Amino acid sequence: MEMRELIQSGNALRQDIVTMCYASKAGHVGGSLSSIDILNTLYNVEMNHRPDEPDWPERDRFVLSKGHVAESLFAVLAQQGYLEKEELATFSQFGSRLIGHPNNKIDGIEMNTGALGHGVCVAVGMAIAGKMDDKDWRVYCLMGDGEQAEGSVWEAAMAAAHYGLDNLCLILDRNGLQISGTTEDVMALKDIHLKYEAFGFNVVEIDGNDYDDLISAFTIARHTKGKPTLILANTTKGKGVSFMENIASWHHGVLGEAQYEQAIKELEEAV
Ligand SMILES: Cc1ncc(C[n+]2csc(CCOP(=O)(O)OP(=O)(O)O)c2C)c(N)n1
Ligand SMILES: [Mg+2]
Repeated sequence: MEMRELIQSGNALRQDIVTMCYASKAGHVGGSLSSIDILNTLYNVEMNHRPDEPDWPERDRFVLSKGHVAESLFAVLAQQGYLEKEELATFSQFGSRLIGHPNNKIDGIEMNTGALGHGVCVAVGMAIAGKMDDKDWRVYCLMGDGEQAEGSVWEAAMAAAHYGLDNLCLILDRNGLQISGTTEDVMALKDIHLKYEAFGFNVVEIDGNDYDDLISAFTIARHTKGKPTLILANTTKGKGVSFMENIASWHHGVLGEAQYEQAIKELEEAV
């Protein structure tokens, strides 16, 4: 995909996310907007996958360990053709398949997530299975920085390095905020890259809202042998909507009508 198309795709996904959150009065808009460039790059550039054959055995696997941003995954899966775009309007409505966290009854979703610290453990297990079966497919897993407070993340990291899982690429959405404030106030991560390096990871630090950075980081990860990679993706929570950027309360803030109109206007003017 050309860079111009990738930028337009990311912008369209941002509009879908904002619309889903506005219509449902639910969702986690801030962390969806920080992560969406990562998902856009994975699904449009990096991963081998077939929307018309969701269970293709050779597909790369993606696990959204920060499962609360389900709407960003639903939006990108609809864009790719795993589900009808019209279904996005049912997000978080009674009876919808598009519940507030990833639902593996939907094509393209590998596992249900939402309990922080859980997805990454299963992603490590998937990567071990790929190694045992001598497969070429890769596993990608997106985590939050607040999620790093879960002890199971570090058990997973230790196992990933122990088993030399170079088929595993973890991405850390380092937006600096979690549910109620900054990560440094709630549970400080400090120099998180040093922790992952000490655990045996290849760490690549990038601007996680920059497509050139994302594409080259995934390429480095693919070419790294003998150890897993952590992409430390510095992002902005609420990225693309001026009044949401870097504001903790937009973690799961609900948009009013005027705010919705302003958000869409800003996004429309950005491309
Ligand atoms: C085990 C567990 N504890 C608590 C929560 C509630 N919770 C949902 S989102 C969130 C904050 C996550 O922050 P972060 O990982 O930084 O997400 P992001 O900023 O990317 O949205 C919390 C504590 C949860 N989903 N799972
Ligand atoms: Mg965060």
